[in-house]
Order: sequence, then structure tokens, then C-alpha cells
Amino acid sequence: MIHTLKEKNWSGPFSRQEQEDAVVALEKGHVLYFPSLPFVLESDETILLSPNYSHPKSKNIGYDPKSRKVTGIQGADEVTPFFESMFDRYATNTKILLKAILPHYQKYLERGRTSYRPVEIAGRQSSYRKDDTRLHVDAFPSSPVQGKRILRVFTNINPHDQSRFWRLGEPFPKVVERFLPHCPRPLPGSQWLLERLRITKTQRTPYDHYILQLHNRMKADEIYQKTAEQQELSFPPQSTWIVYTDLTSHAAIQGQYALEQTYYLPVDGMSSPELAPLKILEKALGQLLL
Ligand SMILES: O=C(O)CCC(=O)C(=O)O
Ligand SMILES: [Fe+2]
Repeated sequence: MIHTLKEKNWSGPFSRQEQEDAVVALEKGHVLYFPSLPFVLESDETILLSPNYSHPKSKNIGYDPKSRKVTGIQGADEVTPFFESMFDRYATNTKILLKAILPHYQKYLERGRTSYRPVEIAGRQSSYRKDDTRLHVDAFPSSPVQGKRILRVFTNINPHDQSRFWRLGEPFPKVVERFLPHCPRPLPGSQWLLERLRITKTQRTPYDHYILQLHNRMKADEIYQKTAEQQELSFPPQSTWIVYTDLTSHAAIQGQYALEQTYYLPVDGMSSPELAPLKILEKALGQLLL
């Protein structure tokens, strides 16, 4: 479940064997783990090591490369440029890392949001659907991915020697076996309506519908949360990890101060497209979902 790499730098270099093994592990749902790949803040950015800039209504502080806006902050006008420079550098580092370790993805990767997570996860109040301390696969209710993969890079930047703790759940096919029979079909016309009402930014495809159903049903099921096969992982400060969060069942249970960069990858860019959640769900349902 965890594939550890002896990193050199964000830019590697990694051998061809390391690259091939990494893509196989990742596409199977394993976490690529770099035990010591630090992201060092500039001295004027260390002011950001506080949960106080985080808006209470937002899960994370984010940066959208399309709108070029920092979101989820409060009372932070004077530090916004520091957020921008931190996000920019982190995005660049992750791009360099992915180029070094997953070179075959290079021409397919699309950059998504960058996020900063300065609030302690443990004990945080939220609705069950937003509660990432429960095992889930990622699905974005308002930003349909239309079958694309969600590939995320995380770095623990905790300055107090505190690890970030995750749990990994059972393999995706088992999740599908357990929850798919309970997922209703999308309502006819609902995809069009959600987009018309601007609940979704683009069309929620049948794939987005089913993956969101899995996400919600996993989180809602208290018994599943307690009894599903799971394994705890600890990510110490200055470690970095890469994971397909749409495939790998995960829960973030404790920790403060992490950076994350999201990428999207078309299924055709994968080395084994049949391992994509889209293909697994299409096979299980016996129908195309896009
Ligand atoms: O913050 C983390 O470590 C991961 C939380 C999570 O599950 C998510 O953002 O999808
Ligand atoms: Fe998640």
C-alpha cells in the first residue's frame, strides 16, 4: 500500500526502473512516499504558519490557477502575496517532481488547485460529507472531473515535528462491490439542471454521479468506517506523498500544516487505463459512463 522511494531532490533523478515501478504502484492505488522531500518556506512566508488566516467556513486555503485567486482566507490582505508565492513555488516543485518520477504522464497532466491546510484535522467539526477523517474516495460535487483521474501531491510542512496521520482503506473494487448496488441511477435531466443552476461548473456526467455516490455513502456508513479493512500511515514533517485519491480509499485523521497540489489526468494518459475508476465502474455497471 505504500511505495517508498529514496528521493534525491524534487527533480530526482530517478532511474527508469524506479519510474516504471512508481507508475505501476500508483495506478494500483498505492501511495508513493518520499520520506524526506522538504518544502522550505521563505522567511517572510513563515507568518503563514498559523490557522488564523483560514476562513472558518472553508475546508482549506486554496489557489485556483485559472482565476489566479487565493480563496478561503480571512483578514489576510497584507499576506496574500506570501500565499501566492508559496503556492506558486509549491506548484512548481510538484510539477518538477512529477516530471522526474512519472515522465510518461508529462504531456497529459492538467494542473488543478493548490491548497494549504493550516488547521488541525483532529476534532474539527464539519458535516459528514465534508469530513475527511472518514474513509472515502475523492469526488468534487461542484467540479465534475468527467472521468479524469485526480492525482494529488501532499507535503507535511508542520514546524513542530508533528506527523500527519492517514488511514488507507480497502481496494477500490471492494468499495465498488460493497456500495455500488445501493447507488441510485442519475435522475434523467439532473445533469443538465445541476449545470443550469450552477451547482456544478460543468456537466456532472454519470461517472461523476456514481463516484460522488460512493464518496457520500462511504462517509455516511458508520459501521463501514469502523469495520472496513484499514491501515494507518504517518507522514512526518518534510515528507511528501503522491496518490490517486479518486481510487485509493483514504481518511486524514490528525495533523496540521500541509500543502497539496491537485492534477487531473485523462484516462488515456495512464499506463494501465483499465485500472481507472471510470473503467472499473463501467465494467461493474455494464454501461459507458461518459
Ligand atoms: O488533508 C489531507 O491530508 C487529506 C484530506 C482529504 O482527504 C482530501 O483533501 O481529500
Ligand atoms: Fe480526500
